[in-house]
Amino acid sequence: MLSAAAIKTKAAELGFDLCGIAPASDHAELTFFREWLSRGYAGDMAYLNRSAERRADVRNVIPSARTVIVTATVYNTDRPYSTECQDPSRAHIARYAWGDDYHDVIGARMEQLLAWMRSESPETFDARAYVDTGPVQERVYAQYAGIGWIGKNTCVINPEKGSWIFLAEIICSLDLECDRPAFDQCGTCTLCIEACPTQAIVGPGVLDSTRCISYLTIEHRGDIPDEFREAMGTHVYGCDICQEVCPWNATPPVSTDPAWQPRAAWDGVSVGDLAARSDDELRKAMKKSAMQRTKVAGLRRNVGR
Ligand code: B12
Ligand code: SF4
Repeated sequence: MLSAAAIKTKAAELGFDLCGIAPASDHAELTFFREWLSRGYAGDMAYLNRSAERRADVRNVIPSARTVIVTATVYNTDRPYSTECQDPSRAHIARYAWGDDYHDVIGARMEQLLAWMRSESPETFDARAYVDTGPVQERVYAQYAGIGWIGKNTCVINPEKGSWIFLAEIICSLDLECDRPAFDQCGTCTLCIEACPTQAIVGPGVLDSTRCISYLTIEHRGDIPDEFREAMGTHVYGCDICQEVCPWNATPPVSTDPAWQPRAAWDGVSVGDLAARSDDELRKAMKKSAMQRTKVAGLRRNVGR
């Protein structure tokens, strides 16, 4: 039988920083998703509404599912936080988007892990690997896999690695030994709630996307509502503020993986520099990065010039 320990050893070999296993059961937190949708907090991310049924339980995706193997990959690199920057002309791009597209990089590594599992397992099994785009509440399974707790800023935080981590998972029908869930270590801290420039964290662990700079600059189509323009400042693609102020990210580990290193085109760039670039230059710099999501037109809208 394929053991949980062997899978974790292989995950580490493939470059994953953390790996844990959660049971595929009806975790209480999963029910919050529908309430969140009904409050309108998803804005116009219609795909979330469309997949609500499947997101309610991974067994709606794979009926035979018994476990969810969750991995985490540190993407932080050695650059200062936007909250430390004194230069008002500096353009801020969220650090998850500085390097190569994590969907491609991590997706390929997860497929390698799954292929290895299939080659090692004496029994056949049903399984699917996802990173970000699957109909799965990744944070809930990460918490139950012991990867980290869901912070008041809604991000999964690992006590050693912090929250600059990508999550990915393999839903499978194997009956593997599960980890203990991570426990909440936010305590009485409320730094992220106070620091959010648009007051998007409307309660502990509850984010109203329609106010979130990440949503406004990446997912929202059409003009940025006037009421948020000033608070957005020079955050031209995503936002990291609620993680930058978090004490658990005060001395974060740094990844040396070439995939996540900042591309020269974005490193220390000013809003003026970005605005002055041609469409072709921007398109080249965005190629095979997560920034392709907004295309050049979206980035230009955010730059506001
Ligand atoms: C939609 C989405 C967004 C939306 C909404 C974010 C949000 N907080 O809900 C927007 C566009 C704003 C966004 C922004 C970002 N995102 Co995003 N996003 C997603 C996505 C695709 C779905 C998340 C979702 O369903 N949200 C709805 C809420 C309700 O669900 P949830 O976040 O899973 O929360 C669960 C629990 O927190 C719990 N819960 C929450 N509140 C409460 C309250 C109570 C009372 C209870 C009981 C339970 C409970 O229930 C929820 C599930 O039902 C996931 C990938 C995935 N498939 O899961 C990535 C994901 C969450 N995003 C990620 C990242 C990296 C980001 C950004 C950092 C990018 C950036 N720098 O701009 C920001 C962070 C902003 C933030 N504070 O969340 C990572 C987070 C990794 C981590 N360490 O947690 C994920 C996991 C992608 C990945 N595979 O790595 N994102
Ligand atoms: S800033 Fe404080 S409240 Fe917010 S996620 Fe970090 S520890 Fe939790």
